[in-house]
Amino acid sequence: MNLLSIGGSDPSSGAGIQSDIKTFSTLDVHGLTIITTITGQNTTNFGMVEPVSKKILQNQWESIISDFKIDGIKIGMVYNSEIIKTVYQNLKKLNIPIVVDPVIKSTTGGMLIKKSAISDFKKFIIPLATIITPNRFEAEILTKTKINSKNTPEKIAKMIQRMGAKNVVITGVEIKNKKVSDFVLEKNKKYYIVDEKISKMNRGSGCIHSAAVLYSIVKNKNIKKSLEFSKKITLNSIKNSKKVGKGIEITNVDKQDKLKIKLLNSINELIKIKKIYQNIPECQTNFVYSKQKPKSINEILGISGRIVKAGEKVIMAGDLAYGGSKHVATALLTINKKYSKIQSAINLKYRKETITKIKKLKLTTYDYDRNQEPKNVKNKGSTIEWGIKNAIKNSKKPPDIIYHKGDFGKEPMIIVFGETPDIVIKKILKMI
Ligand code: PXL
Repeated sequence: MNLLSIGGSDPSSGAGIQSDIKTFSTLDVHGLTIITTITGQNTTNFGMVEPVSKKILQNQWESIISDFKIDGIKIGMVYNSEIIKTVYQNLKKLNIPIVVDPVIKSTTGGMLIKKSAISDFKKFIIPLATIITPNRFEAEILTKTKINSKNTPEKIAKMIQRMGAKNVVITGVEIKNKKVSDFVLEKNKKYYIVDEKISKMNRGSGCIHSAAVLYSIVKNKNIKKSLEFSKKITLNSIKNSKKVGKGIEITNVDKQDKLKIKLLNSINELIKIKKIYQNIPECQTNFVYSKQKPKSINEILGISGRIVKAGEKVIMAGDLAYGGSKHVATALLTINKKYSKIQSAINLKYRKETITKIKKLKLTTYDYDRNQEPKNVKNKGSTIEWGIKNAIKNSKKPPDIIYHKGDFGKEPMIIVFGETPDIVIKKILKMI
């Protein structure tokens, strides 16, 4: 996936283009950039602003568009009317998701748009928005209206929608009882997204939010799900902010989130595989991804529910959680002790045709016989650990697959292993 960020350069990498590259990279997508303005700033001061010329702005666009398929665009800092109009001319005929982050002022007090350009921003940029993500302050400036009990968030969001944005989210519109709420207005739907309030001064959370919104809208097309995902990522990035300079802390997408994002991406891939429901066993499926060298299943990410069949559809029931899987996580833990590079696994239905295909593909396959399980193992309930140990006892290579044919009352099973969830998916695509 290629995502383009159009915005300003922040040399301290707290916000703007540099922050978006960091976010896209953590989300595992390729980030393209068009710099509209160069700023001089750090974590304490906002210095100069120098918009780029129309010529180099246009040349950046042509360089990108002639080479890449662009899956989505985020518009951040567009400083003056010339930049606004040039961006509009290039984007007006595109039919891809565009997230507009209407940045007006930096946390350190610098103006990110000329006052005289705000009316052109409304006229040209807002109508490009699949979704616009103002915070409370920005929503008030754009509508020239204070949010209060008479001018409700809904009224203000409707005013912004009338300017041409398809969907509107006003972030941080209400803070009370240690909760922060975002108000969302879709075409025919309105709702709040509520999550915990983290009281910590930071830079960059708005940029992370809008970059994550773009990513998730391109990925799953659903506005509400995308906003919930982005809010979580943003909150975690605030919790994970670091004092890298002398002033305000800079937000960072959390590394733990990186495991979650990768696993979630692969679960989405899995769900989309044609006829995958035929490979979900009666006891359902779990898909796990481990930290390096896990000491216990509590360091292995799994699904707290499972991946379940619903007719011919497959859905994820529950959330990702460390310790969320027992069975598949124990299998992975056992493998990882011998082959530490293997950090992901999934269980699938045992099907004869799958085994035939696996053998033809020359995947490294081991099996074990549950009939041979010693009684004390059966009683202790540590059968999977015994089985996996048994299967790899004399192995020289890490397994792609381990299977067993079941036992009385026990369902046969295939487990696919790999270094990462996307490698596991690649193996599944070959073998089913
Ligand atoms: O956070 C908004 C933002 C966007 N773009 C640039 C910025 C800032 C805030 O400082 O500097 C370039």
